[in-house]
Amino acid sequence: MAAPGENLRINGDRLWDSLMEMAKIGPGIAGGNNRQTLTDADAEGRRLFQSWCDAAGLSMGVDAMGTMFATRPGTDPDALPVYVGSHLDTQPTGGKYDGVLGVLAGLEVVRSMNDLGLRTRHPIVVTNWANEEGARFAPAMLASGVFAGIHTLDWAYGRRDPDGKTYGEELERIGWRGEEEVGARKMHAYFEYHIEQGPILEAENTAIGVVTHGQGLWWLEFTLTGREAHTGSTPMTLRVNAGLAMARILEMVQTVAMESQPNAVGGVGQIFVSPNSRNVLPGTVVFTVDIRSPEQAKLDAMRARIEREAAAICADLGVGCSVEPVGHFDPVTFDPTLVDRVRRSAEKLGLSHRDIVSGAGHDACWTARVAPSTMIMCPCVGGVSHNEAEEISKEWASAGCDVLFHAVVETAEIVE
Ligand code: HGY
Ligand code: MN
Ligand code: MN
Repeated sequence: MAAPGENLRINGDRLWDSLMEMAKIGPGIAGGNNRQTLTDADAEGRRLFQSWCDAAGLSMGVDAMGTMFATRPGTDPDALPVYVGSHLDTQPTGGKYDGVLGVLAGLEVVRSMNDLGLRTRHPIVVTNWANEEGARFAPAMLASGVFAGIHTLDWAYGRRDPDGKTYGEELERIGWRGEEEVGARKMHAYFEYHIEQGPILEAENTAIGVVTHGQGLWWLEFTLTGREAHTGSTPMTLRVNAGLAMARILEMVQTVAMESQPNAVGGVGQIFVSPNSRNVLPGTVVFTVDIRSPEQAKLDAMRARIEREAAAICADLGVGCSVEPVGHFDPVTFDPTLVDRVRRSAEKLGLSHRDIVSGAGHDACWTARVAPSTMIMCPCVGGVSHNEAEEISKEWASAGCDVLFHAVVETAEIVE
């Protein structure tokens, strides 16, 4: 006789259909998505998610950062809820699964519980965190950071996108500024299911990543000040070339990351050059260095070395240099009890699994500050993510969602 919940399986077709339906909103130009936070496409995706939650009998709450919380009641009104979710916002050239899989898998768990008539002592809350990506409004994980008390609401509302629009204005414009106080909700536990965004699980033909830790991150925004000058008539010896300084700093970041191996990464994804004219040496260059490591001491040493060497490079070229941290979180250790529950769920389901450290940041990295939290990962094709070519299989998606189902229901305690 199977123990209660022993044979729980989600409906993989329904999960996949929901993923494909959501992927139609904010389409990219190469098969992925551009559903950036607080855009009209984000608002449309929110409405679709809301309609699915309504159909599943969930009650929706929205907090002042725009995070959505869809609740399935438990039998014990005093029991803190088990939260399960991720994010629906995407990168400008994002994939169909980064974040979306975790939100819709949480919804699928609830849909499957409804199909089976399962009752649990703790309520279950499916969550769509606002602005996880930080692509439009830095930093990443902004809403979960306010929820965890890392940022103030006012500071978050004042974050500006490259067009100068503020988070608060845009949240109001799309009509998703909720009334709930951010962080007032208390969690019994938080689960986040996410694609690996790296090559390990696929290369090892392993179905489930049991995420034990998340690496830490610094986003260092450099502003270099040169002298705008004619690229043709200005002698090389008279140039104050901010572009050259940037190039040397980017090369130096690569060197620092390679010399900090193993378990260290560094690179630059966003660069602004002004006036960005072919025949004008740049007056101002602004770029953000993204460095990460699971080891605190290594992460901090990389930051110190990069800032020191960047200052020397700029001094040598007579270029002004200022740096501002615009994103940061320390390496995260997820809750061992929940991690073990995920591992046992994979074993119960007969799925191959391995412990893994998350290379990317996730909202779970902030919820871990305020509640027992952990993550589950599935493989992605070639480890490719933050790229419209991001791809997973329906089998991978379903297997991880089955593990999520078991871990969430066990944590929420089935009531016979
Ligand atoms: O930057 C990250 O790691 C996440 O994708 N926001
Ligand atoms: Mn993500
Ligand atoms: Mn992402």
